Amino acid sequence: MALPAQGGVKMKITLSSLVVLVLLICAGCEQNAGTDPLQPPPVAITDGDECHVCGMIITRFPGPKGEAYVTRVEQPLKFCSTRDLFAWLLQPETAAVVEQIYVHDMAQSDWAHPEDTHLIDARGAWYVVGSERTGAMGPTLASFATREAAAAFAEQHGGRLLRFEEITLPVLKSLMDWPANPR
Ligand code: ZN
Ligand code: CU1
Repeated sequence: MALPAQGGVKMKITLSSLVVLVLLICAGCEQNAGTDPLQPPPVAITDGDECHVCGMIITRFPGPKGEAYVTRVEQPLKFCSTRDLFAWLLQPETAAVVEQIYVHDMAQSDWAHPEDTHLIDARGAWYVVGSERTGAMGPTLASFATREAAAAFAEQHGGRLLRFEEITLPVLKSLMDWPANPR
């Protein structure tokens, strides 16, 4: 009977070490959320930068912009609008190469001249789709860091709240058809 007891103690130690290890790893994740030194940071969109999708000079137009890093390319691709960013993101070949993605936090940025430094992780952002406010390519997706800010914007300008994963090709298509087919 002594042996199984010893085995039990051993198992307990191993399990608690595992729990400690997992906790340590999670604490590390928490600390690095948003400011992961391994992730390339957002860069300013400057005069002359062209949209990767439509070629427009990005700073000449209002509304939230985006940028995305792809594998083995030092500088991010830049987009005139969240609409064009998602048009690119939702192409089947993009998933294999896309890394970090950033969009403007419109709670901090001026709609007419989005402030370049207020770029947030696109995957964690909240989006308002179908509002009255337009961006570089017309109807667009207003991006926000918090649900509260997105809800306040939708209250004022209309539209519905979506998370990153909920923005699909049909959602984007409904935007592009607007206002021909308003919801
Ligand atoms: Zn564009
Ligand atoms: Cu454009």
